[in-house]
Amino acid sequence: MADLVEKSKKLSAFAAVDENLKPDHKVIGIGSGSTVVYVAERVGQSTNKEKFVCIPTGFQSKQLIIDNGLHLGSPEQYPEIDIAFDGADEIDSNLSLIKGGGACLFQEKLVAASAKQFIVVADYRKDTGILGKGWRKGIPIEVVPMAYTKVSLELSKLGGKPNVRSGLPGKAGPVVTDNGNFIIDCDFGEISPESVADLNSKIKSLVGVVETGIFVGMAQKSYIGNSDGTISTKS
Ligand code: ABF
Repeated sequence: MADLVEKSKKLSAFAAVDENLKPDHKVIGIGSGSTVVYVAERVGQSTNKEKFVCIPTGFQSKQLIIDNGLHLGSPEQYPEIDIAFDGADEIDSNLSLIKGGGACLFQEKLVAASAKQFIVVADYRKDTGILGKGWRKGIPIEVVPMAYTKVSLELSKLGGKPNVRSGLPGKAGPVVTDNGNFIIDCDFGEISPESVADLNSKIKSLVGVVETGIFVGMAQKSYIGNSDGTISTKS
């Protein structure tokens, strides 16, 4: 099982890079998570790698860029990105996503929003069809620390079950993001593809919310590695 999942991650990442990375691309967004490890590996194998500048979505992806011998840039230097690749926690039938399992959703959204083309890579477990069906319950929401009780209250009024994400097992205190904020995972149950955008706007408008882990209308294409060794794409 674990081996199958790993193979499907590699399959999706290699196919996504091979089919979409073009010689005229210069600025490339490299996302976070375990599937993107293979994206960075494949980009690092490109004969054009010297020409690329790679923009990370967080600390882990910065390390991936460096470890694969790629040039590192920053979102401040490159507000326009030719193509970005990233993973997801869940993908629905409209290519809306839940992201943020690794707590770097803000920078992931910044990079995705800066990219002319945003490609999602994932193993078959992520292709849930409807958001909220995955094993990881809840939408990750980045909040300013002093606002976390107020935001939690408002999320409950919207029908969610908010839970402030805690740190390492056995360690007290919440997870703190790269931007010094907290993450609230808020379970809204299953979210129909038609209502995703509306829910996202409602959460985003709460005072204290920095960004949500709902990515709607951002991804152009997804590459899912299937357990039988095939790939499914959606655009
Ligand atoms: C990032 O990594 C996150 O937004 C998402 O939570 C996670 C996906 O990781 P993996 O590829 O390990 O499943 O993209």
